[in-house]
This record gives sequence, C-alpha cells and structure tokens, in this order.
Amino acid sequence: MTINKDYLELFARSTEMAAYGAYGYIGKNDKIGADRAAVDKMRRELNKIDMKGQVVIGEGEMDEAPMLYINEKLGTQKGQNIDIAVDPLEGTNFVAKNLPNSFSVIAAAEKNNLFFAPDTYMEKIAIGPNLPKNLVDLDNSVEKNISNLSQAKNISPDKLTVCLLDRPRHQKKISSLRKLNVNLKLITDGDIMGVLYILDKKIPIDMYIGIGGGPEGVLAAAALSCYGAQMQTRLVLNKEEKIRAEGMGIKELDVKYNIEDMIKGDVMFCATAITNGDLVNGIKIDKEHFETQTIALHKDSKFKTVLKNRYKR
Ligand code: VTB
Repeated sequence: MTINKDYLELFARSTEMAAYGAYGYIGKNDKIGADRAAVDKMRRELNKIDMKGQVVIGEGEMDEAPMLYINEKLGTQKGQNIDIAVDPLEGTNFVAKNLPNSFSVIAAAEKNNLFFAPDTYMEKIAIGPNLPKNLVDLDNSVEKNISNLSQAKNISPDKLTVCLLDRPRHQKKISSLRKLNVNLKLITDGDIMGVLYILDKKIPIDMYIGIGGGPEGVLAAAALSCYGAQMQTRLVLNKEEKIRAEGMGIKELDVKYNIEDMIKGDVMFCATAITNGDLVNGIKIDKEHFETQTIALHKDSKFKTVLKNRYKR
C-alpha cells in the first residue's frame, strides 16, 4: 500500500518547525537545548497529524530520553498506521558551533516497514542510482570497490570522489583511498547528508563509506530508496549492544542489509536545513517571517522536490 501523499507536507511541516526550534540555538554552544527545542517542536507538529503513528527510530529508549522515544505513539490515532524514524537535530555540533549542514530529518513508512536500527554504530557503503546491482560490497576491499565503480562509471579512480566521516577508525580506508589517488571529501559530522551527496548532480560524490550511527543509516536509506540508489549496511555492536539488539528483535546480528531490507514498500523522507547546507539553504528570518527549505521525497508517487515555505514567526 501507498502512504497517502497528503502526509508529505505534514511531515515536512514537522521538520520545518523542528529546524526553526533549533535555529534559536545556532552558535550558542548548547547542544542539549538545541536538541530539546527541535524535539519539542517536532513532536507538537506530529501529534496534530491524523495518523496512527509510532516512533521506531527516535532519541533513545523511554527511560533515557523522554522525548520522541522508541515506541512513542504519535498523531491523533485516526488515519493510516505509520512508523516513523526521527532525527530532529542531525548535527548538534554544527548548530552549537554555527557550522553548515545541520538538518532536522524524518522518514515515514507503513507499519513494520522500517528497520528498527538500535542506537549503535553501523558500517555503510552507498552509491548512486543507475549502476549495476551489487557493484560494491562491505566485504570487498576498498581497492575492489573502487575498481568496480571506476569500471562501471568508465572513469579512472583519480576522477572518483569518496565521502567519509573524518575519524581515526577510518584511517585504513582513508590511506587505501589516498594510495589509489581517489579524491576524498572528509566530513566532521552528519553522515545522513554525507550519504545524500551521492544523489546530487552538482556535487560529484561517487561513493560514501565508513562507520556512523545506525539510526542515521536507516534515515539515509529512506532517501536513497526514493532514488533507486544502492546502500549496504551492517550493525557494529559491542557485547552489551548485542544483548540490547536481540531484545529489540534483531535476530541475526552479523548480516548485511541492503536498502530493501531496511526500507520495505513505500516511504517518505523530509530534511529541513537549519544552518545553510550544501544541498539546501538554512532557515532565513526577518522581523516577521522565517523561511525554510526542505528536501521532500515520496517513493511511490516519485515526488522529489525542495519545498520552500515562509511562515509568520
Ligand atoms: C554518527 C553520524 C552522525 O554523529 O552518529 C556521528 O552518523 C557520531 O560519530 O551523523 P562519533 O561517535 O564517531 O562522533 C553524527 O555525525 C551526527 O549526529
């Protein structure tokens, strides 16, 4: 079944309001305050929607973060059954330090169609649409993935660009890529957008790889699934996390997930920029109004747009 397309605007409203909530905290070095403001506004908007909504990816479990927690019910409990993944403030550091690329993000699918990723690390590899299936794989060496990609795109490795989070855990990958003379885009945070770069025609990013957050992986997969792009992931769990993941009903912990394992059926994705982004502009305000820009996607209707809205403050 398809998600009624009228929901897209309502979900976009929730990320717009959350982004506006966080806007007041730009450059204030207050990550917690910024996150709380985004969560409060997002929840208020989501609760106005006629849906039987439930959070499947949120800000933690109920006892540790009583804000948009996993399993929280949302909406008026009339309308479609919808599972929701939220990241009300993706890039808390960016807002705290007034740096680009902070977003408020949501994905929505029908009940039981989103992967319940626990709040742990996740290995990720992603490439854009219109490439042969299974071209890259988490179990391949960096060299093999680059060679497959460069053959499929018919360009030499030194013309390819790969995006990674700049972390010591990626040192080996980074040095392998440097040896191959591949161009790197190293990001300090925000790997939902890191993955989404592979969709943008203006920014030539050919592949995303590396370990980032599990929830962020599912949110990025939601966007990619609207484009027919490819992504493969695998949870990275310590002992304690393994027990927790089993408690969440994840039976096989070592498996690789493709997009269709993480996102089943129809999906919607909205991301509103807080500070200016590479893909869309951040919130702009004047005395009376604020303006928002939101990447809004709906898989089944093939609707992809940047929504530009203006609201009274
Ligand atoms: C990851 C990434 C996020 O924080 O969760 C990262 O997916 C945390 O990684 O996009 P470290 O523990 O290595 O700092 C973000 O960058 C921002 O939430």
